[in-house]
Amino acid sequence: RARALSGDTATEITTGPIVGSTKVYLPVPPPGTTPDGAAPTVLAVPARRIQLTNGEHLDVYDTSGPYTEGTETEPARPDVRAGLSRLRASWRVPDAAPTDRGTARTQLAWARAGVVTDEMRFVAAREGVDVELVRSEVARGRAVIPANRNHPEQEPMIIGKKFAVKINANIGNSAVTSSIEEEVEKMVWAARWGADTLMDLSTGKQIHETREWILRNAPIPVGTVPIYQALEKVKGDPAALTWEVYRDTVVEQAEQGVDYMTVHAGVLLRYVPLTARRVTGIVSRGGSIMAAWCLAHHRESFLYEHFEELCEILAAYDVTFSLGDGLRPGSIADANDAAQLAELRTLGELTQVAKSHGVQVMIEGPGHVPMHKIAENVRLEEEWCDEAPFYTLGPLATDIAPAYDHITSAIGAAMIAQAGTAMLCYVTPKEHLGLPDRDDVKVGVITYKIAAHSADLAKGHPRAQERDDALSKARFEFRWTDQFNLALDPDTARAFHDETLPAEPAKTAHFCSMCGPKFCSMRISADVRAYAEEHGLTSVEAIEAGMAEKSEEFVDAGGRVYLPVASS
Ligand code: IRN
Ligand code: FE2
Repeated sequence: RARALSGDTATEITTGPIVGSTKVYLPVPPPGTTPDGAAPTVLAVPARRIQLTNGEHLDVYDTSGPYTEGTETEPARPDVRAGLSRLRASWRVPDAAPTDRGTARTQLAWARAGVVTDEMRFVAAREGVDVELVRSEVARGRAVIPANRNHPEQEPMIIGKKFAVKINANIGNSAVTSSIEEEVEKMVWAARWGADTLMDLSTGKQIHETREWILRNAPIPVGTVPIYQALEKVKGDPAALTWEVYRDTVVEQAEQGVDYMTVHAGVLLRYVPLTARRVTGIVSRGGSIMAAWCLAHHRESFLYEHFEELCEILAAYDVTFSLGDGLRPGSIADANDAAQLAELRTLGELTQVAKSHGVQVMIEGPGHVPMHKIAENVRLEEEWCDEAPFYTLGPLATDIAPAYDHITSAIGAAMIAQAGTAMLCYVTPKEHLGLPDRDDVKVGVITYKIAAHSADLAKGHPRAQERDDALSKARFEFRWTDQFNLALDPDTARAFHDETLPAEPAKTAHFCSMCGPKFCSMRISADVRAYAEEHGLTSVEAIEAGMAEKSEEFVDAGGRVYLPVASS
């Protein structure tokens, strides 16, 4: 495989550590034995070490790849032309394991055969869980490790309800704007702020080349929607699509190393009329392309009819299916309607087929759903799709706030994640309005980290609260720098603080400009504690004693509420 990428790299790639942090690699304990008795692969998982001013540190899950190595003055300088080093190239590839249809070399087939792969060891250490939990969740199809064998550059991760909730960032040029270099930078940028996976939704020119650049430089799994490129190949006319064009596109992308693919195979001919009376019809790009094809030929979807062949291709590379929600609701009015649920049932049927071939599966979900209809989506998905990991787009909890749809959707995303969704597809402030730029990507990622982490807390994920506790302590102790550095977005937190109190002493001051020194509840409460310690009291007693003292002071001062203005 040729490694040198052609093209211009005019755009600067963002490198160097996030402020206050250093990149570390933590050793993974080797297993006692390996299947063939050979020496186990030496593994180390990436983490971000946040250094605190009190001498402590906190290691957090890190998706940013080698780009955040180095120091602020001497940042890492990866050569994007050469691509990242091929981390997984030396990992062991176990023998093919049995499936219902033969054998396969996939994480699912291995997990079912009881084989623990290096990828499983890696993700278990990364999540801080037992490797047996990873293997058993993958085996029952409740978790996936999207890792195409042709994408050795990626650091494996796991998507499943028993693990930390993950977030996906979408990037992609359209015919209208953006260049290859910008797309690579967007990928690096999204990973820097915490995107667990990335989908390249490029359409328009140079699709193959753009994807090659992204894949060779991506430390995170990359997904695509192959029907987009297939449509380019037939010059944008859905009726001209054929199974052959589509199949060749899937092979082309699987060869490149795409880790998971959105396939809208649940959009059946007979479901299309169910969308006729919807407020917003079919809003999925892939869904509308397939619906147009079905209607034009008055035939069943070629994705559905050739699904078994598709499984064979994906199994050969261990590409994970992301069964697309081509009939997802695009408005509050259409949520949980007949079209959406009919498709979901079909996705359940296809899940069984894929798994019988040893292919890993996740299920895509809505869209736009009001809060009271969210839990039902998870319940039905788990029931009908055999608990395959649910991967949802938001959902937006209301339609009335274009320009703020990262927020309308994060409300739904937090709820659906708490209910059991394994991965959230981010939404940026530009949703419904335009192509997101770099700033939008960051806002989208941070917003979704908030939703995902809130759900982790609510679900009692073992490591989630560590960071909240560390940040709360820093806040209470007025360690401002630590509070900034523990934040999801240290730069913005610091900038907001410095807007009003830029001076260095303010970084240790026992107040900020919101309440000022006299009204800071944290300071007053710290004073109460100090008083208690000094006088050997509990906090309640201290408050009472302090009150009595204050009351005496008040009486001594004359007992007047309004004191005469002191004259000079
Ligand atoms: C996620 C859940 N439901 C949809 N998605 C994402 O939307 C999917 O992963 C892909 O990134 C994009 C596909 O959009 P269309 O083609 O369904 O509109
Ligand atoms: Fe929408």
